[in-house]
Amino acid sequence: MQLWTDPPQWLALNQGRLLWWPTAFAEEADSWQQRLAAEVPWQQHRLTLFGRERDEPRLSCWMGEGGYRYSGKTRLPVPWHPLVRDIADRVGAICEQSFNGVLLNLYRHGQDSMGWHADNEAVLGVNPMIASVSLGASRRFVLRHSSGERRQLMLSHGSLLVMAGEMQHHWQHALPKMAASEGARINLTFRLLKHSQP
Ligand SMILES: O=C(O)CCC(=O)C(=O)O
Repeated sequence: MQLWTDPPQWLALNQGRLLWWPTAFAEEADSWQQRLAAEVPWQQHRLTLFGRERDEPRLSCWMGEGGYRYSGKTRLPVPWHPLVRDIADRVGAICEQSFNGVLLNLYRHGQDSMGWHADNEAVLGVNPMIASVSLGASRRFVLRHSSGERRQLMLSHGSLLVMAGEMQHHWQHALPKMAASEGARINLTFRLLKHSQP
């Protein structure tokens, strides 16, 4: 099923809505990818899985105006990089909403990934809008509804995906592993925190 139109429009899903715009930042994508790969202070965080600590299968950086608590850990913010602030403003203009924080993820190769989750922290408010910009290698993004319904998209270089409405209550999303030979990908997921966290 084709999920996008030109110009892009919001698409209604079962209990949620999506904006999918594959060419949103096609012209800027190469230079954004190069600068962010080199200039973002990427960090290796740890997670606890089945009682054992291990490295998260990606590098990441939380940037913005306040700390962000998720998965039981608080991330202290790195100050806005000027380019990321510009991207936040561009994405905000499309979404007609401002964003005060962004989680940047660097998937170094196809074996880096993100597991099933919903972006449903209380600090994001009831029906948060989560706007995701992708740079670099195309990666499969999968969605599953609590009823079992599934959707998937290939998140390509320069694309914008926005999740909104009730999505974070009823759907989870993940970025599964692919072949190790896949190239690097940077993802920026912009969020609006309703109040600051310590
Ligand atoms: O890399 C992606 O596209 C997924 C990122 C994500 O799910 C998140 O940051 O919550």
